Amino acid sequence: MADFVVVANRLPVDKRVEPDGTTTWKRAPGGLVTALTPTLASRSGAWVGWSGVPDSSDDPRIDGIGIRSVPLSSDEIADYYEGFANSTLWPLYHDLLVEPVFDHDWWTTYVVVNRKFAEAASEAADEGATVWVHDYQLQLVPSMLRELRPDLRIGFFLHIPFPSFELFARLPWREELLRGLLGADLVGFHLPGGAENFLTLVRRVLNLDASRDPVGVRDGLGTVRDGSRTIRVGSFPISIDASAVAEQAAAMTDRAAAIRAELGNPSTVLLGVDRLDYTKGIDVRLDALDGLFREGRLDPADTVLVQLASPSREHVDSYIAVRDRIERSVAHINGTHGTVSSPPVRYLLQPVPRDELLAYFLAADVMLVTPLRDGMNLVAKEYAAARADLGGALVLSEFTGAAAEMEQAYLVNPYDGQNVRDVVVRAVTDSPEDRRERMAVLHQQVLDFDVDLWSQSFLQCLSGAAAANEAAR
Ligand code: GDG
Repeated sequence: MADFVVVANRLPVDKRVEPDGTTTWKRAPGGLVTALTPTLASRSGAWVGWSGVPDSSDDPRIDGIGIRSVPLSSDEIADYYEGFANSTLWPLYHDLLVEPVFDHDWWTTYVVVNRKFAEAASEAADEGATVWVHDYQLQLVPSMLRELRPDLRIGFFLHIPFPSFELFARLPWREELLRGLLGADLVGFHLPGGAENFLTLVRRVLNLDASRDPVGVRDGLGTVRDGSRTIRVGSFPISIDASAVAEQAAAMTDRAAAIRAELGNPSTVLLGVDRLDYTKGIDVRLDALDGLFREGRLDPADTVLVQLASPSREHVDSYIAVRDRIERSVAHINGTHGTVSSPPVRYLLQPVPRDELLAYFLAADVMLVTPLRDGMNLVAKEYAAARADLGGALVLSEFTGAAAEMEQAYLVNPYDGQNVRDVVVRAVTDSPEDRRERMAVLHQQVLDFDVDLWSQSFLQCLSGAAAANEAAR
């Protein structure tokens, strides 16, 4: 039994079934794993999640973390994960960048699967344990778990934006989803705006008493009264292990120089690193590049954009469509502005090893982070952490959570193509002193506000919120 349980859609390990039928488990290098490993290791920790493979139920033990996998069938993956989570909630919460699908069968499966996660968490948790539930796939788990185990301290954190009343209220299941979250003692969002949207929704949809004061960052929590319980609502901007990133990147300078040489030593190396997702605005930066070549403001013979895209949600229609759009655009730019020996866009649709990624960060003169909407965006923070040399420049969309903190970045409005083109040119041509000054602020900022602050501040608020509810019982 564990006294600290993390519940997330995915386990922190990847299961692989080899062609000969044998199974291997590899630690998945996600941000959440890095963030929570110290806490999981210092207490008796467990992680509840899905292995990423249909119908798998074995529980490997990795680095002292107890793993409890939640088996999902292929049909459940299609309806709960690809359907309700990624074709209903994801587009709705990201401001309708594609049309969300409302399907009552998907909802039924979402409820069934959330119950499986809640039951697995209930079995893993010791008396009075702390359970931290993550993200939009599992919004019903807090209340299901509270019903099974009233003794637990339950926190919930949403990693993506939380929308306004006008968007959220379209959901046929808006009451159930809000009620699901209210099973937690603390509900956390990246930004105060998400927390305030939640408070408004709870007031208007459920007619509960919710605070109206502005929510602060890691402080100034909002409250919802639900019977004898008080649910706290707060803003906790996630971050990265910045000093580790800086240290690992420092070891990659030779590789970074080699990358520039492989690219033909152009004057300007631009870089994009994303999961291939329509929220990330990969097409925004490709359009900007095309425009800048056409206008003659950047020279295609002396500029390279490296776009590293990792495949994501490949069975979902909207992801197949955005991949097509991006690949057409890459081909168009290379076909129009390139030569056979030096295409200006180098596009990779494969995950890249961590070290190699850090070498690309060091090799890039300008990092392009141009999402149309993004809860936080860790790539922006990783780039700033990697640039301990204070080189490089960060172009950052105003529609990322990261923009709220990283004001010294070259901020852009991704919906305004002219603005994106102008700002990219500024980031390329500003004096080295100006660029250095900006990067110095950004680099220090990610070192000061790292992922440890995120998890510790959340868990501290959770412990206060739960203690108050226990005292009221
Ligand atoms: C969600 C929210 C929020 C990417 N390609 C490779 C690779 N990556 C790594 C990056 C970064 C992570 O994946 C992506 O994190 P993001 O934050 O940018 O984006 P999402 O996946 O959409 O995450 C987001 C986040 O949750 C946390 O709350 O910030 O807003 O959407 O760490 O470096 N890593 C490696 N190879 C790749 O090719 N090794």
